[in-house]
Amino acid sequence: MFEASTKVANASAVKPFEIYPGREQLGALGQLLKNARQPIAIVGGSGWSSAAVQQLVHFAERFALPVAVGFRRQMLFPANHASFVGDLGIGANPRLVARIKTSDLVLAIGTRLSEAATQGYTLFNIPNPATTLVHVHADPSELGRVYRASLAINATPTAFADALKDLDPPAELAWSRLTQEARAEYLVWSDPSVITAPGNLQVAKVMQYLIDRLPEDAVICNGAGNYAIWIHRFFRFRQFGTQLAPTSGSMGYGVPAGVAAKTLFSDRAVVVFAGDGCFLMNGQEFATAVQYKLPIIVILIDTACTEPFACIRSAAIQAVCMELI
Ligand SMILES: Cc1ncc(C[n+]2csc(CCOP(=O)(O)OP(=O)(O)O)c2C)c(N)n1
Repeated sequence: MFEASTKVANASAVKPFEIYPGREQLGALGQLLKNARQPIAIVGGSGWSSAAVQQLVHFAERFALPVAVGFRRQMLFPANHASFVGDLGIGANPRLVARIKTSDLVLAIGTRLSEAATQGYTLFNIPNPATTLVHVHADPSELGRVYRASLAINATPTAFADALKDLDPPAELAWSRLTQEARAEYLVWSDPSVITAPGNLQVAKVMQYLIDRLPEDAVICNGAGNYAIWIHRFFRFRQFGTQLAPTSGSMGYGVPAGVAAKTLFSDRAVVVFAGDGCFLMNGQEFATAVQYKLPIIVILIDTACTEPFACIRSAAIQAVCMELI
């Protein structure tokens, strides 16, 4: 069977389909928002698009809604927007976590609300959250699986984001001051000058350096490891399609992700972060980058190293990049 050949017609491509929320469900969501005092949205999962993120941004603006993102889903809301209040998962802002715990309405869009996005299942009571939970997901089997949502909506993120335009905000947005507070807390948390790490190299400041110089559409890739927390906390993802990172938490993801990104988007800057452990797992893909002349930039962070500047040991890699560029 392995060696036998046959002739078959090409199968037609699978077209993504949309699942729109029902009118009644949208009406119920509108009512819940009307009665809310301290709502917050959490966005995550896959199946988003640039247009859907724009629609979500527009919705958040009209409702002055604070928006948090799930683990490594930071490209789902622009970090420089007044509604963005931070990310969940490893190294989340404790103040954001506390805010979600005391919110009276959580609008979870596209996220499964699995272990990482719920801080190890500590955000909400199981199975009945104390807060009013609206859970929107494309897979009906995710709805009610762990949490009994007050309102469960089976919809794809793109269709749901589109449908949000039909909701009108209440005349008074009782929570807008809280949104500003949550935003201020995010800005303090993500300010590289608020912490000093051991050693001379401040990786938080490296993030600031990159934010200041990289174009907004630069693709940032990483694998799993403590070094990734610097990206989560200090990098500002500003556009959809700029983050390639393993939501499953698997190591070694960054370099091959970077090679793939640069293959598809040769005109965009691609920066890969890897720990020394991560890089060893799939560093051989660097040979692919060289073979196909894909000038990715790899920043290798060895967290065990305390020598000044020796933490980034990518001199050889940088030399190859320079040659390619
Ligand atoms: C494929 C895989 N194997 C093992 C792990 C468990 N794990 C998570 S982080 C980590 C160490 C990562 O080391 P490094 O890349 O050097 O980053 P650091 O934590 O030192 O910053 C390990 C072994 C994993 N997440 N994925």
